Amino acid sequence: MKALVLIDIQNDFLPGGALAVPDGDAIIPVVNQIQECFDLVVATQDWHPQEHKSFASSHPGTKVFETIQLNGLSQVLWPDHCLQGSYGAALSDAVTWLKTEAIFRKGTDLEIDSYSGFYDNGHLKSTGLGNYLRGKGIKEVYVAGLAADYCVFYTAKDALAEGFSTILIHDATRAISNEGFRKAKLELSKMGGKIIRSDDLRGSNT
Ligand code: VGL
Ligand code: ZN
Repeated sequence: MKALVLIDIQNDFLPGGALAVPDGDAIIPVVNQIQECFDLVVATQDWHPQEHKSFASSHPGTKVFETIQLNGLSQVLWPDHCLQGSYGAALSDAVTWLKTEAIFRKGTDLEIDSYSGFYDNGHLKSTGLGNYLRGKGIKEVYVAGLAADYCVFYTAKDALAEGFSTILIHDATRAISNEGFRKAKLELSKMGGKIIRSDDLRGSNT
């Protein structure tokens, strides 16, 4: 059984958003087209309270995109984004969400960021996604969405660690930094992850 995990396809990560991923909207037609190839579609949604500790604005004297130490973890400081209930946090209207059976929200704890759809960055708490997928009989996890070098990468890494066959769909993601994405792909490959194009899914449905 194959699941597609659609990661953080939210207004703030799309052109015009607070933390827009370059060319992020290019994934939308791909994401809409590939859904029929899967037994299950789930989504994640970055969902931060105001004054979240991943925001530069919560640390006076710092700048956006600077890295600090936060409770023993290295933390990139982001512009304020995906505020709970805001337009920026909403899932994009351009995506078909009809097939999405569950949405896992993350980044809700003020004190710790959460890139992966499975765990926060300190691996302290689970979102429940792993058990949910296991409960549905899923063995293969396909990842797509935004951003390739952050939430998609960390979700794929945790999917591998949780024992799922893990496949990243290259043209269904875009990165904040292409250099960061290059390293992420190498790391995923070394861990046993696969990287495919959406075309490779053709003929594999049913
Ligand atoms: C993300 C940075 C901060 C992502 C979320 O979805 O990749 N990146 N919060
Ligand atoms: Zn975030």
